[in-house]
Amino acid sequence: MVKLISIHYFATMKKIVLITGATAGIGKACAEKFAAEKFDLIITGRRQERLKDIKTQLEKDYGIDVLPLSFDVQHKAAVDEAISSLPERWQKIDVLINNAGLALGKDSFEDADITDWETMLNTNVHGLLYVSKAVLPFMLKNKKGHIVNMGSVAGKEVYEKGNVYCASKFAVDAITKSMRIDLLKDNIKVTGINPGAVETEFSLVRFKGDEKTAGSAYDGLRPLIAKDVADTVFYCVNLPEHVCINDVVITCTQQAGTYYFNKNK
Ligand code: NDP
Ligand code: 8X3
Repeated sequence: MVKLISIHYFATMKKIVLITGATAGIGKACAEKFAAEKFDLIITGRRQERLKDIKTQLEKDYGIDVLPLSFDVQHKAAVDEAISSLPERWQKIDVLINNAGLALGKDSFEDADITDWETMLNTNVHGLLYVSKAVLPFMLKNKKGHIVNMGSVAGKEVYEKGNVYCASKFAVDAITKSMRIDLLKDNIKVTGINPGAVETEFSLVRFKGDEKTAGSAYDGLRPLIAKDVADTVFYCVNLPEHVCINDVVITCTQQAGTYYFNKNK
């Protein structure tokens, strides 16, 4: 009887995806997409209230389970504590989406703020490393997993005043490539997703609440929306076991690379 119950439990267990930066933009859209596809979710971010609201909404709409974990990815101890105290039922993480990240400022090298640089590197690079290192033991134990790292076109080509944001995303690109090689023996897929302009809270954060400058980033464009990127992530994750998409660059139709745009006049 016990055996039958446990067989039933494992047969009905949903896959688990852990998404960092799920309180807004691309991460939130990933949470919605994976919830609609019946994954259980671990959602993370600093804004607790938002995590709570997203949990309530997605559990109600899709009948899945959502575990919110609030921490700042820049703080290794906080990351370790949150991930290492996951209840056993949540440790079988199938997919990790390393999405939390930000740009701060868009200033020429000599004018840029060093604190902004530090925050970008600590979040986009160190944060991604801390979360990956904390989650990996679970994937190694399961002998499979899929890590999706959110890069950017800014990690493929630098642009004027992009300096350290670009550097942080070049680092993400390098980490993605090297993870894929090092984790090959462990049956863990690693995919890099590199979007161009996506209309989210990204620009508002970058320009520190200046709505006019943030909005003007999309003037004359129909940019990507977060759902476009989430659908792409889901496509990459939902392929057969033997298929691994290594790298995706996705822009809106009016953008090519980091500095060519066909804007409406
Ligand atoms: P948003 O600002 O809309 O969302 C960013 C998310 O990251 C939020 O959930 C935020 O949560 C989380 N986050 C930021 N800093 C931290 C931190 N220190 N600790 C934990 N969570 C954090 O931006 P996007 O959705 O656009 O950005 C998501 C990713 O996509 C980023 O890595 C970004 O670089 C990348 N990207 C974005 C593009 C765009 O044009 N929008 C294009 C290419 C790549 P909270 O504030 O609650 O902590
Ligand atoms: C965000 C895209 O071009 O603003 O990564 O750097 S861009």
